[in-house]
Amino acid sequence: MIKKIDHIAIAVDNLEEEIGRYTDVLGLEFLGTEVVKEQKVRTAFFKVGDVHIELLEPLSEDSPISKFLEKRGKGIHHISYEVDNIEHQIKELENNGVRMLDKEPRIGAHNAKIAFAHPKSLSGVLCEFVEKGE
Ligand code: CMX
Repeated sequence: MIKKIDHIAIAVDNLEEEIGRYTDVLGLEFLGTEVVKEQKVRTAFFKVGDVHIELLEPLSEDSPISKFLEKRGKGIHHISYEVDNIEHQIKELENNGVRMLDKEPRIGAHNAKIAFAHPKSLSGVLCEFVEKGE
């Protein structure tokens, strides 16, 4: 079951510059940065009520974020939905015809279990499903 929106992720090419923009211009509360090697990204999180904004900077040229920036430039990359049981959610989405990029959960930022669905399956929007860790 989907519980809420966990975060909205934005692809950027220069994390330090963008952190300044989100704190100084928008005045958002900065929660810190994290390298997620498995996803080949460096992230920065900000708090907006009980939703987070996640900035994503590619760690390497073969990062999915590098390809996104090349094709589309900076902008909204994905929406992340928090779910209560990721394995169950993956099965349910597949049963409903959604093409899952991850058939098994992977480890994302904050050690959470995550799975992505292809944007072509969900209105052109890349969607992440996340089950929070302890
Ligand atoms: N949002 C919407 N559409 C997207 C997209 C995105 N973020 N990324 C790619 N697309 C579209 C492309 O525009 C393209 O559409 P067209 O066929 O109409 O041109 C199509 O999807 C295929 O894209 P592509 O550029 O050929 O790229 P790939 O197929 O190689 O990869 C995707 C796309 C989504 C499968 C891949 O990026 C992926 O597996 N993403 C999931 C993992 C990820 O993004 N990790 C980083 C986040 C880490 C984190 O939050 O911790």
